This record gives sequence, structure tokens and C-alpha cells, in this order.
Amino acid sequence: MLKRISALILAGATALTMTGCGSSDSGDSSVGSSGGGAKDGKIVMGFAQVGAESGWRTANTKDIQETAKEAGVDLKFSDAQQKQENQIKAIRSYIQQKVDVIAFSPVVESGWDTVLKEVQNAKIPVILTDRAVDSQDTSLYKTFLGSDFIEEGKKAGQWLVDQYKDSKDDVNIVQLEGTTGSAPANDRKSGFEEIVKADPKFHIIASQSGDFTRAKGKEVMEAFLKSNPDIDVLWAHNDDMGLGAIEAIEGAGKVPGKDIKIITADATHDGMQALADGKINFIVECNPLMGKQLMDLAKKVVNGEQVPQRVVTEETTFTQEQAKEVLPSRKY
Ligand code: GYE
Repeated sequence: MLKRISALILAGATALTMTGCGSSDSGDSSVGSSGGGAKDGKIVMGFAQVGAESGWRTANTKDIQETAKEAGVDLKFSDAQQKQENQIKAIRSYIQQKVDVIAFSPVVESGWDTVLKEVQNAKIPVILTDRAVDSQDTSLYKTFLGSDFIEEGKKAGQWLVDQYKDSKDDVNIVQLEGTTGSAPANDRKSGFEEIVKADPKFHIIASQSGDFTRAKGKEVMEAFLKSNPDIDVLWAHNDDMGLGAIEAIEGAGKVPGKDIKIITADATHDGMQALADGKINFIVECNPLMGKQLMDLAKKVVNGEQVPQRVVTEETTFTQEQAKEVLPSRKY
């Protein structure tokens, strides 16, 4: 637990400039910060983002940048381009810069213990946002703010079970998984499979990663369509892959939303538009707007206040009718 005193020590420490460690600090949005702690009462946060792979991520980044400004937090932002090594470099650069708090959204779940121990030794509190790590030692971070991805997978599976409740026919499902090894890919898959595997009429006939991108979603769906003539349902772990898959389905002369039912996760604007247009059938919401909660938690941990180990974001689901209703007021 970080004590107020350590924040003060950090505040007084001489600012270290970053040495040439190949940091991915390309998107640094800090203004006039010299690092070196909470000068003028301003908290310095180093944020190591996953990348810019999806509409969800773009909304999440924008929200974090805006809420940091509103909260008077001096944000150092880096984009890891979906590579763990880049995130580790960014975190090490934040240690060197002696920021007050490090927040990051781990691209994959495993392989964080070494760098998180380095952060702990530097007495900098860590907040996980959006994605989890599988470290056994939970003292390596103060809190984890983000969605319950298992629950999201279950909601997707439950919708499908409800849709086919009166049918005895086999249902062939293909799954576009998110980034291999990431928490949302692991958990959305297991949550979904737990529900549909309870009924033997559901068959997951193909499942592969589309890396959460539109381009990869299209490419993998094209391959699925070539090797499987009888696909009834697509479960895509995010809207972007679902939108790429829609292009592949249309390219194969089939009608998305009718010939192949589509379920996705996120509920970004583009996804919701496709849902309202009838090309997607159901979306499980995943809320990227967690910046305000993050800034509040950051202030607390820097002040040495207790925070809950886990903060789950609130989310809903959308049918085609609901998408039409909420689209005009959708924030992302
Ligand atoms: O669903 C996907 C993004 O980690 C919840 O990452 C996030 C996921 C989101 O690329 O669109």
C-alpha cells in the first residue's frame, strides 16, 4: 500500500529523463510535464494503452485523455500497437520518469510479474484497466477496473439459447476470437462456450483469432466460409471483427443477420448501426468510458487511500429494436 509519504518523496525526487530504451511513447499527450511526481498537487499518470485496434479502443483512449484533463491529471500516454514488449518498455519508461501512478490495459494476461515487481520496488501504484493479468500475486496492483468478460460471453450464449429454444435442429456456430491470450478473448470464449455447450444441438465448428481488427475478422471469416458451407451463427468477440465478417459474408453472396445470425460484443457506434440495419442480431455491451472512474481511483491510490481490489463496469445488451432507439444518443 502506497503511503502518502512515498508520494511526497516521489514529488521531491529529481526528474529523470528517459534514456534511449526504445519507448513507444509516440502518442505522449502530456503537456508541460517534467515527470517527477505530483508537482503543484498534479498527479502524473503513465498510461500504457494496448493500441488502436478497434472502435472500442479509440473511444477508450479519447475518454481517458479527456477525463485526465478534466481531473487535472498530467497524462503520459503510450500506444503499444498490440505488442506486450512495447507495453513493458512504456512501463519501464514511466518508472524512470517517476510518475505517481501507472495505469495500463494489459494486451495479454500472462508475463507481467517481472515488470510489475520493478514497479512495486519503485513504490509506484499500479491500476489495471479494462484487461486483467493472471499474476498470482495480487499485491502487484492496487485495483482492476473493467468489465466482466465471462459474463459478456454468457450473455451472448444465452441470447442464442433463447433464440433456438423451440428448435431441435443442429446449430453450427463459428467464433471469431479476440487477441490470443488476452483476457477478453479467453473469458468471452469460456463464458459463451459454458452456456451453449449445455445443449448438444449447438456445435462450434470453427474458432480462430481475428485479433480484434476488422481486416483480420474479414480474412478469417472468408476462410471459415470456404471450409464450412453450413454456418448458422457467428459469435465475434468484438464489433470490428463482426463488421469485417459482414463484408466476407456479403462477398460470399449470403445475407448477414439472416442467412448467418451474428452476435458481437462492444456496442460501438458502427456496431450499433449494423445492428439497427439488421446485419447484426445482438450486441453485448462493453463500456469503454471508464476514464472518470480511473482518475478517481488514481487520486485515491496516490493518496494512500484504500480502494476495492476489483471495480466492475456496468453494462447491458442490445437487440435490433433497442439499437434503433439508442443510436441517436450513443456516445461512442
Ligand atoms: O472488446 C475490443 C478491444 O479489451 C474490452 O479490446 C477490450 C476489447 C474490446 O480491442 O474491441
